[in-house]
Amino acid sequence: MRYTLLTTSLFALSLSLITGAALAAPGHGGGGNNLTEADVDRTISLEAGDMWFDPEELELAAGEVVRFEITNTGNLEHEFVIGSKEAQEEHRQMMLDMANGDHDMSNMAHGESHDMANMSMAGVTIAPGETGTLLWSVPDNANQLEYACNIPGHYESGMYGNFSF
Ligand SMILES: [Cu+2]
Repeated sequence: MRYTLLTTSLFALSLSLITGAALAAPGHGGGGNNLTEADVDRTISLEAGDMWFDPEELELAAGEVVRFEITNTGNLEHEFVIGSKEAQEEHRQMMLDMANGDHDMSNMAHGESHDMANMSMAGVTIAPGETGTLLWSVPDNANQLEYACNIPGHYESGMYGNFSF
């Protein structure tokens, strides 16, 4: 139980690092972090279960602004994070390190938030039974990105999906 609570709070921290980095990015023409509901071209609904996304593939158009509505119908907390395979892997490793207590937090907060900004990830954490929303401006390389849940063990169990044009 203690372990679960610790993991959860560390996870929340890691996602706040991503969000913090994203917010820290320059405002002009940057990444779509200033999107509002008025910009939304369409809404895509997804279901997050224990350990899968439905659908596992989404067809998008470059340049459109999508509102993802992700409903967590599982019994565990999940995240919906968009990024390159490499960025996801790095995020995953970071979360694992934090769960294992291998990292000096103060150093990491500095070093890694920089990396995060370069990786331009976007994400939301969703508690069981909740629906999370994420606004995202689809970049030209979206077909090289994936959406994933990087909570330790989830991605490995198949909790990710791909974008196509
Ligand atoms: Cu998950």
